[in-house]
Amino acid sequence: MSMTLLYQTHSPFARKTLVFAHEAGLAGRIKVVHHETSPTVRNDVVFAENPLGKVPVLLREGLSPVFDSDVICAVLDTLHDRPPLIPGSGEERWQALKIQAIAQGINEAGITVRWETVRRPRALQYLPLADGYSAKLIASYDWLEASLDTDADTHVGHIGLATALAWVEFRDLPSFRPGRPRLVEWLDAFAQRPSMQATPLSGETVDGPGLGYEDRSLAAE
Ligand SMILES: N[C@@H](CCC(=O)N[C@@H](CS)C(=O)NCC(=O)O)C(=O)O
Repeated sequence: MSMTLLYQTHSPFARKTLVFAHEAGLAGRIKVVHHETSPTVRNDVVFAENPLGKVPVLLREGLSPVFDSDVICAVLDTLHDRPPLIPGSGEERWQALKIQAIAQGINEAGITVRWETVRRPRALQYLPLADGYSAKLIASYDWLEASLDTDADTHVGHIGLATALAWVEFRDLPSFRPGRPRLVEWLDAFAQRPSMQATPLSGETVDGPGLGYEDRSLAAE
């Protein structure tokens, strides 16, 4: 089956699926196509496959498109013969899915912080929201320092977390490094894996030429 991944070189969610594909030995079977997405700039190609207009999306020949990153990883895990990256049962499964959930939450909190600090026009930024979401990041880092299963076999949670934390640093969000030696040691080792080295982050978010607020307020006068 030929597969195409609607990707973005600066998306932690998209990178998670591609790192997963590398870890599963599937990367060679997937064509990767970069797409810019933003809720302020419609991407019709992406919307045609995912009504949420977000990447990643996995296109499979003759089958329906797959989103989001969690589901793409679950599908990919059925397509290889290596040990599963999503444990099938027991506490290992809940731990892997929980770490994946924290990683997703870190990405989402980080995106919110960026909207409220750099992405919105300054007059529309709401700093209490940025502070509230920064606090979620800090609490998540502390939880991970205490609870990450650093000795377990690599699983989807590790992949999601490594790609989330790498993106946090890429975007200069509140740092997880101070006071969290166990997390930092684990991440720095994970970042050396070929799957991570093959998928560097690059590029800027494109929110369009402008939201038109200035024009709208002028028009209202
Ligand atoms: N829950 C989704 C999140 C995907 C997501 O937010 N992707 C971003 C890129 S980092 C996007 O395409 N955003 C465009 C938008 O919000 O309209 C997943 O895990 O795949």
